Amino acid sequence: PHVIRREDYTPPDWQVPEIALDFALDAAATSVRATLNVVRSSAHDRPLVLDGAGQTPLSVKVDGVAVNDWWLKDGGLVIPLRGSAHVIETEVEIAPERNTQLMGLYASGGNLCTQCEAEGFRRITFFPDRPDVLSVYKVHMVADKARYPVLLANGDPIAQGDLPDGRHWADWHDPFPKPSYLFALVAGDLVANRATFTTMSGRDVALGIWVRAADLAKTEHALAALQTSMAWDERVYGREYDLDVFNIVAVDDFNFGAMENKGLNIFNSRYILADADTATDYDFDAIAAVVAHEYFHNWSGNRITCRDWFQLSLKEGFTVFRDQGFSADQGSAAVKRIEDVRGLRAAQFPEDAGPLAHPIRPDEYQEISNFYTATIYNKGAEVIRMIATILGPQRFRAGTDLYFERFDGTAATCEDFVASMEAASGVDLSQFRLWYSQAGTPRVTASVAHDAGSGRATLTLSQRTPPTPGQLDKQPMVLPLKLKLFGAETAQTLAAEQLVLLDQPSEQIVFEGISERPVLSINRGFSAPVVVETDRSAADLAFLSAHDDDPFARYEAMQQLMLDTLVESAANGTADHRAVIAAIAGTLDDAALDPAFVAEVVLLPSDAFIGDQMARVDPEAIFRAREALRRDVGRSLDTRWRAAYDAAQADSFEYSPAAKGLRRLKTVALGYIAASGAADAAGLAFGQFEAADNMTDRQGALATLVSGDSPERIAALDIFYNRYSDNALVLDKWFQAQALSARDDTLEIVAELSRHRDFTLANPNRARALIGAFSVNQRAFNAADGAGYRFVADQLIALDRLNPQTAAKMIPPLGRWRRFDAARAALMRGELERIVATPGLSKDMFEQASKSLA
Ligand code: DPP
Ligand code: ZN
Repeated sequence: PHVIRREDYTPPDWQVPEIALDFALDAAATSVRATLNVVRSSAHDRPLVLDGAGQTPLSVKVDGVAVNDWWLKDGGLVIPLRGSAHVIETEVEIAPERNTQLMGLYASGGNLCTQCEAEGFRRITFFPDRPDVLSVYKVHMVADKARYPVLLANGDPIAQGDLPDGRHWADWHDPFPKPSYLFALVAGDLVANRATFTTMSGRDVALGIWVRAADLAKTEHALAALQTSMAWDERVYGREYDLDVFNIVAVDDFNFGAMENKGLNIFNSRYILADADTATDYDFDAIAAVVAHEYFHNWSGNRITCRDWFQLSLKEGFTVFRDQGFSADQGSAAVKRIEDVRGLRAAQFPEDAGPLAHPIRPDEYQEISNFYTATIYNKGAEVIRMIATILGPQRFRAGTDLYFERFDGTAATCEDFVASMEAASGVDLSQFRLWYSQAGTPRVTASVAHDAGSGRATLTLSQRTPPTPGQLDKQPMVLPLKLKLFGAETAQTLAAEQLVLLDQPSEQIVFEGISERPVLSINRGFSAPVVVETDRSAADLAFLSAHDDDPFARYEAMQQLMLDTLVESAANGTADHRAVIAAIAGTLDDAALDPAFVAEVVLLPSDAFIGDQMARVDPEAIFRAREALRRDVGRSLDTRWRAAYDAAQADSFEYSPAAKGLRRLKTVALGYIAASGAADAAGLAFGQFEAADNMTDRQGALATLVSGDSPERIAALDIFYNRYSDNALVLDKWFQAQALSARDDTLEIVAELSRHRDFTLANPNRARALIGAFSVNQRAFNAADGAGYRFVADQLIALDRLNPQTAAKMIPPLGRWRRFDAARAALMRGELERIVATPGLSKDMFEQASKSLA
């Protein structure tokens, strides 16, 4: 395999300050003529090499003259040139409707659209398709006017007109030099929900969210989120929008969630379309977060882009950090932090502990598409958050201001960002830089010794980062740990919150005047993305779950209490549930708490997260332990769950933080009532399902029913299917709910669903809803006979022939074989080996599967 290494970076041989693109758009055959002004970057004699993939040029001209002195190499076009500046013209023909990879120019729902990040532009035309070549783009599009009445591209619209043959044309111009991965065009039958945003300097920006006419009513939430995020970025980061238009287009077939193309974001429709009937609260929140994320990229990504793809976290980690801050400001910051940490632990911690572990700034890759990972995005965001914590808000803002000022208009590196932070703050981040180069999740141990006589408490902290592939020895990292001591008897603060920067393998901190036994609250707010091991007893954890004044620490104490109980139960077949039950009761009884927060705190950790705590994952034992605890909590607190359920009823749907919190608690309570085995549970769930005036309640009820065996389960699935059979995004929920079911026959149901007439691997959302969801259903996927592994491998091999990028993203569950018993490990390895041996396998799949075997 061809490995690309960060240390091999060299600046581009040729720059392309300007490009003009001329498209004759047609789904079957689109002609693309490109005119590139190329400039030799230095005194070298190397030819011009333009990346390409799959095309052969129909013509090549140099300075207006057709030439034959060119050749193709690795799909790219090589042209020897004599001078220091030339005009290159090429013409190719491409077939959007045959593009199943959804990279480059493709057809979706009868419209044409593009996706170029990371290396899709080379599938449209020959070009130096790397992020450090920045060009000003002029785009001319011609298309059939009836089929494609709307023609959009980056930047500002310049002119448009009709042709005598039923076609029409449009010209767009983007004045901001940009890399090719930010190029976009859309041709389609679309309508816009429009608004105007007035920027901080008083400029009017025309906003448009473009969708099929039937979906127009579902764009209000996204449009409002766009306006809110534009104002937020001005207020919080001082960033103003820079073009006269900002368009977003929603398409159904999309590999990513969305794409930040300059002035023309293209979105997976699941992150745009919402109304109460079809979208859950989770969907509403995700839409606002992704709209904000892509908008924020206009500065952190577009105005300042990446020098090379090893720097991907420069834009993604920072932009996730920015969107997390935005979302935290829209509702409960505490709940948002809990959700983000839960997501990090579900996706990133396993990645960091497995065969695909990589630093947030990787050193090598075979296929860059495989590096759009939870590590680059979510751990990357945590690294920025730690810098913000260490610097404090004023110095952090000074650092981002300096970064934007220094590197505007350039392709920058992670190092540029860190150096800006140092320069603006005076804080030395030398050792902190290890976060960019070392993979793996650091583990911290903390214990407090108290001497009552002297009133002295000694906190001993130590850290260790486990080995990861290619990195056996790790240096100690800088870990910003917020901590505090409470009195076990009085619940008073014994030592106020302080930020400790643990940068040694081990350190002691002494507290004087500690008059009673202290209870340690550590990693408050999840100030460092680490695993903390303490010797705190169940009683201390219960105490913190009731008294800690940091909401995250309070949640964390409850999680740890639950985990300790569940791990013991999974290992021994039984455990004492009383401490967990009492702590949940105390939380439910605390009237001062926000229901949204309560709902998060009383949820048991997932099967997968329990497994992550164990030396060997035993999926059946974990499932039994968790079900037993759920049943016990459900039964013991039946009255409280019913009271919480009844208190959470609302007259009509409202999308507000308070109403969302009540809906969340309602469905969590319903889940416990069902887990208790109560005779009326299915009826209660079905009643919620039928009476619901919103998708959150309906899906919550459905999710409860699909794990059971009641007649209401079949009825609800049928009603849901019939009601939404023409809504792809809601049908995804129908597939997904069944793939996540706790039933014993889930694999049979999922295999049957894979032959359903509404199932297709061609649509990434649908493939992820069934195959992706099933493969994270720990018990069903890890069935002892290996049938789950075989089913997923079959599906991924089939998907790889259509869409390698989406297929390869679903390899990691098979790569977790080291965490399981020898029999399961052998079965998983067998499937990975079968994948690697598949003729015609993509390099995306090859890299993921072969690294997973190593
Ligand atoms: N479109 C993806 C994102 O915004 C990749 N840049 O994260
Ligand atoms: Zn992004």
